[in-house]
Amino acid sequence: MTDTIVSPRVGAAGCLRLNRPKALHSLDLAMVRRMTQVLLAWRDDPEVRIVLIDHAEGRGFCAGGDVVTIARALEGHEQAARAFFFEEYRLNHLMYTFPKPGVAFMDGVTMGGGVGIACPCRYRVATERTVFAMPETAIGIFPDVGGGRYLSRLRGRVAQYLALTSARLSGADCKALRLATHYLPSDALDEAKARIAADPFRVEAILDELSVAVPEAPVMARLPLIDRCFASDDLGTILACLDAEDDGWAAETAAAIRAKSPTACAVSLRMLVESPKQPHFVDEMRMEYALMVRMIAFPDFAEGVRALLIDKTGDPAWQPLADTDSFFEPLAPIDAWSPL
Ligand code: QUE
Repeated sequence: MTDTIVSPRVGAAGCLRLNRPKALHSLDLAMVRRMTQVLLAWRDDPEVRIVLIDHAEGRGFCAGGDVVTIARALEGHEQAARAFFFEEYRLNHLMYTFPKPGVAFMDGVTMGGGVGIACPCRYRVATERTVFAMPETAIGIFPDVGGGRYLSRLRGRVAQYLALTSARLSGADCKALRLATHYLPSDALDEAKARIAADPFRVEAILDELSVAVPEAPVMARLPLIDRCFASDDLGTILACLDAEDDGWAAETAAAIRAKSPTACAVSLRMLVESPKQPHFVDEMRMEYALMVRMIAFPDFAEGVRALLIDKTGDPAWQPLADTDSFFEPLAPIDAWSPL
């Protein structure tokens, strides 16, 4: 079997290359473990000055976590399903606190778990092929892997819009919102990687030199409406505001939200209130893990994965909106998340 993580050393760069093309490089537990192991070795290797993260040939970058396997594990022991998130969040935290700079090449679909490994990087490169989204509410969970931190730092009410709708952003949108630090043409990435590996100290200059003019970012024209209609932290108020707009895009946006798990939407809105209060990333990840343990035990997760990713009927039968206060209680110490 071929390796799902390839980790060549190229000059002074350690390259983490996702290689599970049949699943759009979505992360399974073996990949999370291998990435963690490689990064720990590189952390203490003076020859490695910088970490490059990309995907092997074909479409990329990373479609998320391997939620189908997680949902199947739930049918047996819930502990096995928890273990994936526990270790994935440790990897996210290791990357966030890594003492060497990282460069993520988001050259394709960058969703969910892919966002969790791209956003901790100091340099985040978007291209004309980038499709960025946090689509978790579509399967009954919430924008995790540090999403509470990355989203809640965005301008205005973009976080609430992205979390509730699963909206897809283009590479230009990512650059305009500063989710990406650079915008390069896809066919300049090989040159960028080679030059960075040869001269890691000049990473910023190299990315600047290879950057091109950013095309129009469609999301920017929507910001006034997003800020107005997503101003509330209450799901019903947001939907009522979108319904009151005489605007086709607002109607489509309201319909997109109504297709999502209402409980997952309410949890996401509350998380975006709590995340900015977390002093450190470790606190964010502890909160997100406690939330995820509750969310995978709630029926909407198994139902969402069934309807969207297993049976692909696209017709999840969601539970009525649940009271989500108890989801935000910390876990007992023995169950709680902790960093490496
Ligand atoms: C929400 C998600 C995921 C998703 C779709 C959602 C997710 C994920 C995938 C995915 C996509 C293509 C694949 C694959 C997985 O889709 O996390 O193996 O080939 O990994 O609406 O969270």
